[in-house]
Amino acid sequence: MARVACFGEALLRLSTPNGRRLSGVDTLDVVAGGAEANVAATLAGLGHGVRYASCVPGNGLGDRFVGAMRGAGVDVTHLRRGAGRMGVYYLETGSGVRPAQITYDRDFSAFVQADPDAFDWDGLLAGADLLHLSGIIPALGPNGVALIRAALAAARGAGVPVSFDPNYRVLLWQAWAGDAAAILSECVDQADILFANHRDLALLTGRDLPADTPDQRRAVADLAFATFPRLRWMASTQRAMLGHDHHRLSARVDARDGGHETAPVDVTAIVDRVGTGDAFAAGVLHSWLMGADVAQAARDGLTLGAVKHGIHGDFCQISAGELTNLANGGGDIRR
Ligand code: KDG
Repeated sequence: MARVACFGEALLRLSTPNGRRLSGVDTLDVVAGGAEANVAATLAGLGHGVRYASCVPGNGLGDRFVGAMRGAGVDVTHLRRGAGRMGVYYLETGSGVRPAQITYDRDFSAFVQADPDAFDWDGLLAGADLLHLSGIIPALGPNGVALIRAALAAARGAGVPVSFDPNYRVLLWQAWAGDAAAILSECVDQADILFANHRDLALLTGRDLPADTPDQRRAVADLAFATFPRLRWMASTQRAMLGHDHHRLSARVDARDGGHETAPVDVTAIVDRVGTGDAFAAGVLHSWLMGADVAQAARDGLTLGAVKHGIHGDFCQISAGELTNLANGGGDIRR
């Protein structure tokens, strides 16, 4: 198995029980989250050696997050404690046709106030096969931009490939009028693997990009490869919402010399959609790290993304054996 480094903002998620409104609940469920933490947890579950770096406060909330990462099998040696608060987000779970709603409460988090020079980049990246980052880091504000620039420079210096998910969160960018297109492009320019669909590419290139057919989706990938010469793989999912509890998903992974798009799978009885993109990313990265081809990567990504829909919380953990079993159609109860 491979060695992976992940870096990003640590979060706790507080969610209402089944479809209840925030305004009317007495108890909230607590889980750990944050895009890069979710990817770290899934890759650790698959058996990879994963180091995760972030910064959390030295109080019980920070302890709650660190404990969750340890429990997921992630190496937290580089998870620092620092001044500032624990980033939190609230999830008002959906109810039938009423969609779930997220409210952020993450200003002045310990992560967003962290000094980029305080991280031991050499230690984090020593022997790593990959560094995973997301566009949520620069979306947090000017110091988030400084943090991701430091991470990218360290990866470049250490010769470690980078995977990047823009994770475009419009509210975060708007809060400080950050130039998302320019800053995300700067990050993608240094990435080897990109998780992005036609909407992300439209933001990065300023072009209107149709993506209704596999050929059009391949054209989007070709545009990405032409715009960002370092890129080796680009991965995306397609989602059709057939009902509030019935989605049809497929996945696509492109390399410069060709791509693969899976057949669609139906996901029903959806428990929790948050983190499905991170589970998908981890599945694709698992294949990359194992030296598999784009077809396997699309299947592994799709399987993990689909599985996550049925798991409560931000993390999606299954073993590599379970992933293989699911990919081979083994879905029956094991006794
Ligand atoms: O991808 C899911 C994560 O991003 C989640 O854990 C936290 O929504 C979140 C955010 O914006 O950071």
